[in-house]
Amino acid sequence: MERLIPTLKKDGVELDLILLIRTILAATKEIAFRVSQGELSGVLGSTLDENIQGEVQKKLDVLANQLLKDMLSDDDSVRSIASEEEEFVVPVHSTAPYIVAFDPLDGSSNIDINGQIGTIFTIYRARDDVAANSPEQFAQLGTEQVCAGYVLYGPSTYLMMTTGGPTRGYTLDLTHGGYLLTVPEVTLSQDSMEFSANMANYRYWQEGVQHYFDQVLYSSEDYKDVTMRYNGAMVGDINRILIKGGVFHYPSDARAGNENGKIRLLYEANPLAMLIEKAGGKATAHGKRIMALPPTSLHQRVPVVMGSNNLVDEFDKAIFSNSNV
Ligand code: AFP
Repeated sequence: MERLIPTLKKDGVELDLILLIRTILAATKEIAFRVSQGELSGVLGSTLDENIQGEVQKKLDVLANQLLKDMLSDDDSVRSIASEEEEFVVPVHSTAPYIVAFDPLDGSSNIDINGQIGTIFTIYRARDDVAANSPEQFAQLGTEQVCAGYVLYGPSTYLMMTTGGPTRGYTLDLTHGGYLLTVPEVTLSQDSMEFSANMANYRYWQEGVQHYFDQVLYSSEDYKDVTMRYNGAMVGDINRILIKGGVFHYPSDARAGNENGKIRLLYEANPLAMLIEKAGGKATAHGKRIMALPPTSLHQRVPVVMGSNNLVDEFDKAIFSNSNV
């Protein structure tokens, strides 16, 4: 099996970008180790602080954020950092070529139950027309991402990544400590009838979305093979969808703060959308391509539907032919 760096070289990825990816992955290996130690690592449970989203931070969230921040700050190719756990952009090296955004620990409600969690990351070229500490650095379309990926800390540690070519899957080989290419080209199945959504939010959804799910759940003819899986960590759901097909939904809803959904555009929706698209799928927000949405703020949220083309199209068609959304 091929190692990561030779694969990236063959893909024609620039050396400084390869080295930056290596830095991010070095941090993920450290996080993977702490995760695998579970309660023995002393990092389970909550801190008393809240992050910018108003969510209580888990100790592992804070640790993963600090590890990534420290290692990226030591990398000369990083101009700016944005993180789910940082209110503002962190300026690093003022003339460096790249900016990096990440969700250090996605799915933090799974931390204490030994469930799937992950790190999502994205890399863009730095902008020379704005300062390193400006949120404008990150106000770039998702189509400008030069690398997007996640590391899933599951039974094995699994890296899904694209540098603009195919989405590729790598497994962390604990015997030598490197990521090995295990799925050279991920291709999204278009045959699955599996969806992923927090159905407990049904009562808060707009009428059009409720109506669509009524069809999915009760129209026995059209959806006789439908099934549902929901992880509580989008990174786990998207990993399953990339491997088996299906669709992930997190619509906007009536709860305060969720008017535009829950998922963050910069460090969740855009990188996962790029992985899905490069595997042959689709990712939309209110019927529009996620990667073409102009960002309005650093921690912006977007409603999300992503996965197999037929299921995304079907949802968008059902919703946008309905005037209640
Ligand atoms: P956390 O990382 O704050 O736990 O949020 C995870 C997440 O953004 C995404 O990964 C999940 O799919 C989604 O939230 C789960 O949200 P609900 O608990 O509202 O279903």
